[in-house]
Amino acid sequence: MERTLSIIKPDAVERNFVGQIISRFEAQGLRPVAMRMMHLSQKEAEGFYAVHSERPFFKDLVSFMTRSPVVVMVLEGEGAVARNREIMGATNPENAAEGTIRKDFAKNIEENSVHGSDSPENAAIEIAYFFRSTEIC
Ligand code: RTP
Ligand code: MG
Repeated sequence: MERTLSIIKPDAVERNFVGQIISRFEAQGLRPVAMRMMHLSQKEAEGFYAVHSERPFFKDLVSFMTRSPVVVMVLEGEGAVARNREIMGATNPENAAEGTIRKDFAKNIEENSVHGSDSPENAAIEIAYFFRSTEIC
């Protein structure tokens, strides 16, 4: 069993898609084992996306991620990191496959509804960023 960090981003929470998005994970073999709704501070968002701090979209990304609440979750399942990325679809919804979350819910390349860890190593770092081990069931 593997674990990954998932975030339902502000654009999806604002449009009331939390339940539909979690259902997609459940239906496709991933189980939430930790979950919290929170409104990220600027510091929290900057720290989470620190790897992108030199990218031209960083400031916009932090502003987007802090504008309203998100849902942070740990998802567990076989090959959870890769499985989650498949269920999410490509970063840009224009390139996302049919039936993926981003194809069906994302507004554009930035407001793309979900985050998912991109490797098991980063998943461990990102899970620890939001959850104590005692909060993971
Ligand atoms: P994520 O980290 O959120 O799961 O998304 P990702 O791996 O598919 O994409 P990544 O390259 O890591 O980018 C992180 C997030 O930054 C925003 N972004 N905006 N305006 C732009 O050109 C642009 N490019 C990326 C998106 O919210 C993307 O998910
Ligand atoms: Mg990424």
